[in-house]
Amino acid sequence: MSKVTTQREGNVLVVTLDNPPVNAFSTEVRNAMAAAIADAATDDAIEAVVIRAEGRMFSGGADITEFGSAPVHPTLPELIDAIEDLPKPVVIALNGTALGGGCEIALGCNYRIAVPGAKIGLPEVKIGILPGAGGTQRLPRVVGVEEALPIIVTGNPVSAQKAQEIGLVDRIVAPEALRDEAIAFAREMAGRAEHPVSSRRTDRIGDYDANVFNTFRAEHGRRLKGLDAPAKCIEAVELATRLPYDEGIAKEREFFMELVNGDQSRALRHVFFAERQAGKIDGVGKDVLPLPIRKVGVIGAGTMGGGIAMNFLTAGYDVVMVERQQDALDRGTAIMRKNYEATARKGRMTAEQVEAAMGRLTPVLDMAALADCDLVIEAVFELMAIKKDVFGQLDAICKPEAILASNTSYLDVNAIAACTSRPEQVLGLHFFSPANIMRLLEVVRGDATSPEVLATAMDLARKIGKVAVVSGVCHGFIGNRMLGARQDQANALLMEGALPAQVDQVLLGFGFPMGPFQMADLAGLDIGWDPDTTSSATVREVLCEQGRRGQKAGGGFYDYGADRQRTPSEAANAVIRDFAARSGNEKREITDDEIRERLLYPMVNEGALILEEGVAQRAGDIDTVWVNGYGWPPHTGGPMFWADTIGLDKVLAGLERHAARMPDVHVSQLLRDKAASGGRFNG
Ligand code: T1G
Repeated sequence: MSKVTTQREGNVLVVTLDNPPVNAFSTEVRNAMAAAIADAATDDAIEAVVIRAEGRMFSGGADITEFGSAPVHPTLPELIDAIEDLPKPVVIALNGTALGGGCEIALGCNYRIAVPGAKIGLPEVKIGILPGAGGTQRLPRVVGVEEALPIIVTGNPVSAQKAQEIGLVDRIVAPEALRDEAIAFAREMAGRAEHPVSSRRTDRIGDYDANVFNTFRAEHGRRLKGLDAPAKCIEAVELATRLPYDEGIAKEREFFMELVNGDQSRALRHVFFAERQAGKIDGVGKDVLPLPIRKVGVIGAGTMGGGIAMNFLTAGYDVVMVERQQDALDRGTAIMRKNYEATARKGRMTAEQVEAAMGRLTPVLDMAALADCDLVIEAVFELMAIKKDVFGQLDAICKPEAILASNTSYLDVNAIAACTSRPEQVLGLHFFSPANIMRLLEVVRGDATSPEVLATAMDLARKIGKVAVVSGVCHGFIGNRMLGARQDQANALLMEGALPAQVDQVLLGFGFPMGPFQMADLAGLDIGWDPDTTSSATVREVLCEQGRRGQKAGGGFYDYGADRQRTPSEAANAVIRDFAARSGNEKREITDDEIRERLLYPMVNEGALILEEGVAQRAGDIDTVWVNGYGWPPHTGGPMFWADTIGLDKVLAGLERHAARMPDVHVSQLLRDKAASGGRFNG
């Protein structure tokens, strides 16, 4: 079936794009559309053109899968120039989302109409490039520099209403009337002698604040630090205000080619596709239909339970939330409402949506209320005995077809499932705190978990806006198991002469939002610590015994001011030096390079072991876990893609160089084999 069709409506040629799933401008689409435009140019019976699309959106832009290979003519810039050079009015009808090239082709048309729900934008910066089909030169000419900069540099789309306000869209039209209205608009414009042309609209560029670029750089500097694409986006828009259009376009093309062939864009495109690939389970095809889920039960109204419940309430599910004590239930419910109200204050929810979400919540003290839930998720204390007791009760209370899930971060889901008569309906749903914010969800498949239950979990993840990754059962699954490998080395480095600030700074410099000891202070050093049985056996225990239980206590590995800003702590460093002195290690200066290798290479090795054991389906899944759950900087692609980029032989050499200091790190055979063959984890 052709991906571009044409239809004559009197003196108007209607060109329709139909290239599921996102109407990407593939080579085939560009060829067919260019042919239609060429026909329109030579056929005198055609006095105007409408460009439209079928499906749920207008277009997700250029076909990203074609990047990395040589450009094929007509390129998208060439197609858009042909549209713009057509001596007849062209109206584009945006039936929904129009991103990247989808927005740029609209900029090449004379007139733009959109449905109310359309989101229009240039997200190229999010995959490490810039709008490479005229966006950086046309958009500022149409909407002005101040409006164009955030659209291009943040990559966030604007609503159809905002687009109309800033002149990016001429009219907003109801979906059912869009096609006819576009044809009528085109026919109306056919009689005019002059039509607006974005590339030659230089009037708007003139009236802008010359400081806007430096002001923008200053406001966004921290967020854009170390990223190639945003800097080039700003520079390209700045050149649009200084250079004639053709010279500006040449610079845009130069920047585009430089970025698209760079490591950062390759990494960000890997993350984009890996996140989507992670949603697929090998051996569980689309023929395995998800089970119907209408009512969800959550056990525990604490930080995790409340956050988990919010995901489902926001997505429109009824939720029964169980706690043992009324005061804990009330506290949890109040915190959920407070979180929703904070979201509403930021304009991301209306007051009505908050009331509707809270109205779907049934807080109870009795687990019997879970009897008719389709899915129950427990978020109780991380002790196997408690989990087993809860699942034994759930098995007796819940209806036979109910799915029972544990939010455990580490524990053996098979052992939990064995406490029920329905192990095929038991799995892990490991949310990350804060559960209503963090995108990652580890779906832990037990040995007995059925394909239907797995398919249901992946479908639910999509519906509540999570990025789901399937993990097999092992201690810590994918993310926490690799985190453990990193933390072991971080702790060992303290015994060899390093201090928390130096270790943390190495990861901050790599692009993580925080280092291991900052994370520990934030989470609280007293997780799992028992004041009644403590024995001063570890640095963490001694710090807890001194009341240094983390940021919440004003001090842990660091001291914290009233503003929660951290400063190195002499008290904590003294405890560390004392333990280091008693550890038998000679104190030595440790380089930042060694710290980075000792923290990250064992993580990569653990990821290779996870692949070897079949705990993760693919290396991209591991990258997806770490980018979405632990702050691995996406512009390096995740631990496995980063290792591929620097070279697995280099990773192996580093592990062997530090082997004497890492006796518990057993090098993966998969890593050895790939290093020897010049292979990559990500194909
Ligand atoms: N190219 C190729 N495949 C794409 C694609 C694209 N632009 N966008 C999505 N897909 C695939 C995706 O991998 C998945 O495949 C399926 O479509 C559904 O996607 C010159 C250079 C449009 C908001 O960065 O943001 O234009 O897993 O699950 O949730 O200046 O996709 O089914 O095999 O995400 O409804 C710029 C990227 C391109 C937008 C739809 N555009 N896409 O979200 O579906 S560069 C982007 C998205 C460009 C020009 C430049 C989203 C979406 P599979 P999905 P969705």
